[in-house]
Amino acid sequence: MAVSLLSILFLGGIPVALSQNATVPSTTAVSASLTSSGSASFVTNVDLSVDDLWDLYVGPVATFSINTTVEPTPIPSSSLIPPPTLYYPPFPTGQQVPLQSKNESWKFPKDFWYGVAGAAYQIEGAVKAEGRGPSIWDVLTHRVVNYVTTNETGDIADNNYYQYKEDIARLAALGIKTYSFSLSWSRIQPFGSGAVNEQALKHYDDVIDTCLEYGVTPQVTLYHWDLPLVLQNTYGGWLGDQIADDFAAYAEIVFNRFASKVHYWFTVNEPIVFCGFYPLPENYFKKTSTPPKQQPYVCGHNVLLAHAKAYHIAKSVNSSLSVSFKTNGGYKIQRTDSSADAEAVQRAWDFQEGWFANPTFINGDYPSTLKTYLSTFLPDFTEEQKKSINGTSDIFAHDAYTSDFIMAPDSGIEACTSNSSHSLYPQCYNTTKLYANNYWAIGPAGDPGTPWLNKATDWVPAFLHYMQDTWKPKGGIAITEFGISEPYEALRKDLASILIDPIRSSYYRDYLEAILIAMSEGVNVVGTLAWSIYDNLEWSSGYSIKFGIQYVNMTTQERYFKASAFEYVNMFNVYQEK
Ligand code: GBH
Repeated sequence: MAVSLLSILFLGGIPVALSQNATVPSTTAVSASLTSSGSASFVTNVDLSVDDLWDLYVGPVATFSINTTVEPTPIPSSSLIPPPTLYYPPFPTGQQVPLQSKNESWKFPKDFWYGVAGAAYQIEGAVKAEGRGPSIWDVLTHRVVNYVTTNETGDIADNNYYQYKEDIARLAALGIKTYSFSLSWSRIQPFGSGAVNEQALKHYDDVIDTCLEYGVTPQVTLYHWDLPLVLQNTYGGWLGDQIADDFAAYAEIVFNRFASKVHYWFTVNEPIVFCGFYPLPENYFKKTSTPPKQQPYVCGHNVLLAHAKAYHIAKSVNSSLSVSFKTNGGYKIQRTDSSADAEAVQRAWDFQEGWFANPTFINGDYPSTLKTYLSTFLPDFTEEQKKSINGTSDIFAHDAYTSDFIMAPDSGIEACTSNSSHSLYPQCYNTTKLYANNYWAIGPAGDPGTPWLNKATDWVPAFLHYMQDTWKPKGGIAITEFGISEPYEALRKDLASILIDPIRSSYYRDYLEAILIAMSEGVNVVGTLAWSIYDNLEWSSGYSIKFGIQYVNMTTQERYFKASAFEYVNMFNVYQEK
């Protein structure tokens, strides 16, 4: 016993005492390896309660003064007055009332859904409340030095776990009709598998019921990156085959509980990103023997299998549910008309959208360029697996923030694909935000902390056409996240200057106009979700990067609408059929 505990303490970094007061469904056996060199010659199992897990792997967490569910505070009517306009709209002759100009050939149909999105670890806070078990993100934020550049955590975040009633009431007051949020897997299953925490299910019951009470349609994502820690430390999380069954079991609990109240479901959020977290930082999690470059793709393989299982479970619970995975990427613009750049563009589609969209929408299998690489270390999907994966996304749910110019590597594509130590291997394409003149950027930049993100709304219609023509989603396309980090927003110190966010406002206006253009040309777009409901924990950037259409005072947890919130809603007031 003493030996195994010591090894766990090593993994966690800081020596802490074991807590005996388990308040949770049961304990779990966690294996720990004695050696740090990777050879697990000494392995043991110890029974740990949820509190033990926190003490050993995470340590103390911060809490906020509001720590029970609160009724919504009344929304001041002054905060619902639209901001002064950013543009100089036309005035009808002889009048002082600005004219809301409108293109009469555009419209959002009546059933088009628009809303906002958030994710559990980024907004909930209350990380130890009511039996939640730790996730890998509790370890990444608390223990891994400099993983979060600001050394901040999600311990309190937006305190949404206790203030969700107010959050939902505010959306309703603004006229927002859809709220998309994710569930914390380790609240529902503190160990990731086995024991189910009824308090967590009750909590989400009430979040959903509150939405319905306010006329806001809830949409639910099962997994937005906060993997239960125990699954990572037992079998390597998404690197282990067992994850598919554990994810399916979790999905079944959730569907059985909530399917009668929630129609739109997303299984996983952006596997390109969370598979890209692998390899996780060394010494904080169970070691794995999978070579680092292969890890994201082993993860991706298991994601497809897990997603497919969850999809079929959902359909067996209620065949009319809309179930999809959420992926990310962006429009890929061929930088020059060279054939090498054309090939690079195809590789970029294959290694991003195609990685998950080809298997689920086209044929149950990877794009050929990707497969050439994967078949060197992954088993091919069996015919049965292909059959179960194909057709498992009802809509193309895409988080489409921006676009990139794509070009071949300087060395050429062949020199990269044939050399596994090439810096761009295995993708073997290059990207830039600069036009081929090397002078102008693709569009206005977001915050310097998000160099991947410029406003590039000109390319949205082409992108939507490409998605529809390539993957032909039966249920249409939804932009399930879009938004921009207002430049230098964290440096603004007075509330009034924070609340007017012109880059973000113009981003939403132009993006929605671009969608209207594509729709008028025949693309079936069914919904949009602005990212994000409010400023939140921007993962490894902490709270220094803001994506919210609401500002949150992190000291008081008061919320304020920004100008972009009005711009977003106004586009639907103007263009949606009544
Ligand atoms: C979304 O991903 C996430 O779903 C959401 O949780 C997050 O808050 C939001 O973005 C805003 O960032 O640093 O050059 O390696 C969007 C897709 C993919 C964009 C990973 C940033 C990292 C690029 N993200 N990418 S880089």
